[in-house]
Amino acid sequence: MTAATQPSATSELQELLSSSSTRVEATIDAALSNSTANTLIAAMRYAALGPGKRLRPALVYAVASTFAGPEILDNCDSAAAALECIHAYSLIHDDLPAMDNDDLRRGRATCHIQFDEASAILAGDALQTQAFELLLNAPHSDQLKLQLLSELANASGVRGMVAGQAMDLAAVGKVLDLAQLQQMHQLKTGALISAAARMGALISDANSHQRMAINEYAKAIGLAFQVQDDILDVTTDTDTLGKAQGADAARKKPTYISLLGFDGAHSKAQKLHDGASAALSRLGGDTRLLQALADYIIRRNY
Ligand code: GRG
Repeated sequence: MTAATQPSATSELQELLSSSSTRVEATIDAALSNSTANTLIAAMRYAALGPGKRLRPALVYAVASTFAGPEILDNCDSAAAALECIHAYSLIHDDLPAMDNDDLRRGRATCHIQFDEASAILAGDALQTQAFELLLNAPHSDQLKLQLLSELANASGVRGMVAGQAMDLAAVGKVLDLAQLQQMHQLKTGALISAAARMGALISDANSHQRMAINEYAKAIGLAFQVQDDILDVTTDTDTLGKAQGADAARKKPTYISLLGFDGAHSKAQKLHDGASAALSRLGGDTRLLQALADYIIRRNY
């Protein structure tokens, strides 16, 4: 039994997910309430404050508190909210007719259905710049701000998530090999998840040994998250998922299931999870929360 399967780790994880949501929603709410209420703000709030898991913020808080204790949490709010704004923007744009053309996300109408296409595009654009504004206004030294801005920009743009999304769109109807599929997901989903962990490590002033182990941990859970996403797309119903079941297959997208089969995808997720645990064991100290997060990523059902 890993430490995380013990009841105390499970309740710590639940507490982390819940307090991350509360903190990040309060930060985004404050950032988006200071302007004249209009359709743009309403669409941004709809997407960024909708019912998501807040996994990326949770990772920032978990990594930082692992290294610096609970008193560091206040220092993480801007980075956590910035990551959630980038994530929300990516989901809005991913759902647009020109991309995946989805009308259901998080159990509700997607942003362009709830509002209109132009408002959704602009809400995504503005959430992206809002993320950088949050970091610019964060209560950190200029040096730390630059490091955090650089992490976020690298992970989000042409060397990260957007590059992965372009590969994803180009891959529709094609056969990718495992290395190509992995590269696409490392960019599309993994880069932002890794950035969350790396930003938590920067805020808590982790040393280079700790940062290396966290990078390895984050890379493994980022990919495990995507493998589990592919599994859930096949195994979980639309109501539980909050988005259309079977969407990947319907769009002829290559997935870990299409490449490795169901059992192969499961064992891939397990291997990645074990790699994350191995990285944590090199860290020493109390890593139960990070372990619990890795467990959650491959056990989640939505
Ligand atoms: C449009 C530039 C651009 C990028 C889009 C992240 C992404 C790239 C697309 C999302 C498509 C998708 C469903 C990818 C699978 C993994 C993933 C990111 C799932 C959604 O993340 P969760 O499960 O979402 O953390 P919640 O709703 O919980 O916040």
